[in-house]
Amino acid sequence: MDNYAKLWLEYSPKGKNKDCKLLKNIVFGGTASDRIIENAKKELTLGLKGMLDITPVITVNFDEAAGKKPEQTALSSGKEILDSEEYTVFIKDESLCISSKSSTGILYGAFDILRTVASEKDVETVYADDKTVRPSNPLRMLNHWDNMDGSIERGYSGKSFFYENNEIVINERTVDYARLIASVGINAVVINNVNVKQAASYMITDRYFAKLAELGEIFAGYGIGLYLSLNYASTIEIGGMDSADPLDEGVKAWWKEKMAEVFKKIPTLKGFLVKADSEGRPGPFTYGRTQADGANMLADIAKEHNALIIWRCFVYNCRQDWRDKKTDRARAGYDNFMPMDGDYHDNVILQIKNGPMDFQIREPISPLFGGLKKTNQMLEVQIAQEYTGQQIDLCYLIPMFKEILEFKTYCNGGTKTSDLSDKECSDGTVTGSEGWSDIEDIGGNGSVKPDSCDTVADIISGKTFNSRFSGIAAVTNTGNDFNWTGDYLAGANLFGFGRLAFSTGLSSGEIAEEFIRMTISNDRDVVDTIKDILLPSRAIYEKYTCPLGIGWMVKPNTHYGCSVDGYEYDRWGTYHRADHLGLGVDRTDKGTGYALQYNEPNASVYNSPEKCPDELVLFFHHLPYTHVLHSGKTVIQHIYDSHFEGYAEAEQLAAKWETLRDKIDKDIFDNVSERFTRQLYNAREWRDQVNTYFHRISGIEDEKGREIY
Ligand code: GCV
Repeated sequence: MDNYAKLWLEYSPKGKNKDCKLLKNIVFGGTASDRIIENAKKELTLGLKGMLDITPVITVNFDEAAGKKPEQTALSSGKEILDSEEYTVFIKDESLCISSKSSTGILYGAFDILRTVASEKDVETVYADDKTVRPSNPLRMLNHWDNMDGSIERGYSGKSFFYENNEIVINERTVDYARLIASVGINAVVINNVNVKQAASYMITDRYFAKLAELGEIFAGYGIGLYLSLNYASTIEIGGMDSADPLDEGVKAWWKEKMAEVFKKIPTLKGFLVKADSEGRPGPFTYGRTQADGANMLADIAKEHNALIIWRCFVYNCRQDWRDKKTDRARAGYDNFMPMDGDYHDNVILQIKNGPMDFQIREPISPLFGGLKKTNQMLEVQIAQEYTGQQIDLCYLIPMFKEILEFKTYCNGGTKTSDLSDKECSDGTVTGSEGWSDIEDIGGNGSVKPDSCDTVADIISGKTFNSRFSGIAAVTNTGNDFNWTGDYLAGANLFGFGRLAFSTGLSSGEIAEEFIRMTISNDRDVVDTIKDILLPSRAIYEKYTCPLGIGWMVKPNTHYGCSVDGYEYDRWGTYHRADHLGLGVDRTDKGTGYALQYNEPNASVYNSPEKCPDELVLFFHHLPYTHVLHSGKTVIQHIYDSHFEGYAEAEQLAAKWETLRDKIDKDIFDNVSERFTRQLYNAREWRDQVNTYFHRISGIEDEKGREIY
């Protein structure tokens, strides 16, 4: 037995397509042959042999080129990446053909075919009409928070498979990891924690160059760009200087020399991710400089090497006095980054967490999306389930990511349609803007199309503002556990993130079904049962944890398990402000003013307790327990009901899983069963602690008279 699971690349025997002649002759057309093409051939050969006992003849036919173009370069714009990674699978003369302008596109086409076969769909039907797929987002990235000692910050599935004892480990698993993530369309990976400390600071030195170069080559063979997290204060920590001031000529000179060395030694390196001025990490603020000063200094030098600087917007005061009700952590991202919109150089991308706080089960969307109009942007989500069950409690996150991507920012409010060029937006309308300068014309006389091409999906795909670079990143949930993600079903988040990043139009159900079919079983009952388990799991987790968008209430440090006041008197800016009359944070114009950071009409909706959606009402408002929600329930009754329901529904998930006992692989069954046992314990604690806390503090009885302690 292998010492780790192959997940959706298991390629076990399948019943359908056994006699499909098309799979015996496969033609790659449209690009030069290289190692990616070789890997695509290898993958198809392995997969079709394993699943159907077919050994395909694979021909590389340059004459089939639909528009032969060279591979993209490191600094190809987002649009160039999308053009090159698009692929078509079609049938011609008894052969199945894949065409693309890049070999990466061919590889994606190969994985498309393998997905079709693994899910037991009929190949002839699926490709009867040409199937063309264009990725939704240029950069589709995973961020590892792996440390060089082998630990993983917020890791819930074992240790790092990249590092051991401060050394980089490269083995067969490294290659299989590249295959797994390329198969779902990931094209960029940051391999070290954003908190760059100790040995990791030396990644940009001789000590690690050889291994990093080797790793970069493996990734490149699967169309994946290698990125490193950078210690902003490297000049001090490894350069022996006394400053990291971005405007200091000595600092610039050091970086110039350092980057020349790094890019020479690691030729596949595509850029750096930087966490600066955040949670104790150094940054330009120390020198009275802006975030733009810091990012641009590095970017100007990186540009000489065709590389990107991805700069995180997770900058806030983590030393807040809990008594201080004026300071609002939710405001910090916007306050720190909006004033410099337009100042960031064109190879800088700002990476923005989906919410203004920190990956809670429910948050509003960061107002930087729709605020920033002249800056390259990426969305950061977290599939490591730090606050969403830690890969013990089930939480299929794709429905949440879809909500985030579909959020309307109204950033085009006032853009003249006369300025719009032809672009297909997420809502199906055709719109767009020729360039950033058009946006400055807002308020003109042209006919106004206020709600088009303005979702988060539109922005990060690059369409809304014609951004040069953009995309989506997930803090990954992988480790060296046998099944990579601790809970087998958490694999649906890894698989699903990649699929959603590549094809944002897919539904949560379609993605879940693909995952189940490819990883667990094609049996209709099994597929339906697991879909019924995955799809409501996020809503269930939300019900038994933090009510109505307030967030936190977790045990400090570990972030798993209920502790209603765990962060209430701490320095992190994460408060629920409950007293005997009510709870919630006043973020309206009468409170911290955060609600006003949104474009209209979102600002007015969030600013009003009557209009604000129930699920976010305590994020924006401090309300009495007797306040009546849109649902018709009072806040306190909602708390009681959702917690009783959440636990009961978690029990139902576990019961449904139990029906699969003899229908699926025993290891998978046992692994998930064990997780459900732990989830039920956790959910019961949450239910009873939250209900008891608010019953005691409010003195209001549950109208259904259930047991509260
Ligand atoms: C990598 C949260 C997490 C930290 C993490 C940080 C970040 O605060 O708890 O572990 O640090 O986010 O995103 O940088």
